Amino acid sequence: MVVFLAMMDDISKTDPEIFEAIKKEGIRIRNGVELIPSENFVSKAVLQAYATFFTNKYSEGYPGKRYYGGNQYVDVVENLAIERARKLFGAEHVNVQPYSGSPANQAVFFALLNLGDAFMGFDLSAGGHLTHGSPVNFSGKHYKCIPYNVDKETELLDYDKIMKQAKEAKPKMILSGLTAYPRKIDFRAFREICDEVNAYHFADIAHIAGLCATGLHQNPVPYCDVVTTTTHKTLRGPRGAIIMCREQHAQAIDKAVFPGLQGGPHDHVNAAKAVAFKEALQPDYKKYCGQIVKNAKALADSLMGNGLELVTGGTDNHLMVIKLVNKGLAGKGKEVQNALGEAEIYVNKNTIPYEPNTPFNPSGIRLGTPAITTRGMKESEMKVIGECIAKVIGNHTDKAVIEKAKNDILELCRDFPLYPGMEVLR
Ligand code: DSN
Repeated sequence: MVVFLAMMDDISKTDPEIFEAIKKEGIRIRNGVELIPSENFVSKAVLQAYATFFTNKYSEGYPGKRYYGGNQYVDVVENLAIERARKLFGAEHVNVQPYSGSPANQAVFFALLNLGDAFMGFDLSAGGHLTHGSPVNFSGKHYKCIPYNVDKETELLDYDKIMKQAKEAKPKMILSGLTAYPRKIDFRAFREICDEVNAYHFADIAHIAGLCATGLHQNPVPYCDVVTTTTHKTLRGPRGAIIMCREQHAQAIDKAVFPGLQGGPHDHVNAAKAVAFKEALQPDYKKYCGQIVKNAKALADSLMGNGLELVTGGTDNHLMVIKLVNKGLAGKGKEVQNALGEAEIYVNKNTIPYEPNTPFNPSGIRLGTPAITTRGMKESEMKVIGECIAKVIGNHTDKAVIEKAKNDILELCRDFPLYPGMEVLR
């Protein structure tokens, strides 16, 4: 707190334009509801660790084996981050240096595959990620991706179909994980498929890491060769990522991260990761993750109760996807996202399974509860938020309806202060 506020005080004088933008962002996040399921609000302790002079250091290499001097305290930080992450997930080996989720996934491809090798990944429009084999991403351009999809009727993953597809495709790796699939993933079933076709199993749990670490979702670590996660979503740490793997892959993974892909680690981020992992090891964090799931169910119920249709008809995790199609709004995701934004309800437009439109003008709205749960909101607030969302979606060009929803949201947010004590943001 002391460090953070001291720095804010200084920047307000030296760079008023940037300070003004920081201040306005502070007001935006306090006045609205943040429902983008990949976002969260870190603790003050995480912010403090992040805003330190560790940003100045170069420390290529790994603890005890660096290419620069003066790394004794960087080693303390990195070792603590590694030990805490290992404990959190029960992983044999952890690399905490990846700058973010995409580079972490890239490092796994470098470590396990050769260029051009075949792998299977979850179709992006049904809930995968760009790095799971999209044709516009390195993973789809430089490797041969055979995408698997959800069942068209149920919109659920069908493990028998994936097994059949894997037997035909004979991939070297199968990538499990999600960014917009609202149900649980059976990592054990993926392991069985991988064993059957002699493929590596790589899980990307960026979205659900917190739920996996606290027993609210199956933990993929026992069923995978490699697992990656970002650290800034349900895990509630700074923007970044980690890679966990079996000991047999440790050397290949470490070499792929550095020197294969990255340069010096971001030591200030790694300090903040260590702080977040310590927080995630506390009993309160498990309660927090439990409330994320309860809130997601309550929000889904409110949305459906107000006439909206959800992909798969609900949620088992922290997120859900509204289908705009039955509201006559196919391809209007962008307009709906903007209308909700005007009401201070922050969501993102998203494709739906077998999307009838385009990723830029898709037919879905993705939303989730990690950030509003951090703020302390519970089931009764979800009911109000669901009603506001449904009203705006039903009248997304009606300024009076948007204004009314905005006032209701503002009223709601008053009872849930964010970063109290950071007066500099007022
Ligand atoms: N951009 C992230 C998400 O929103 O899910 C994934 O990288």
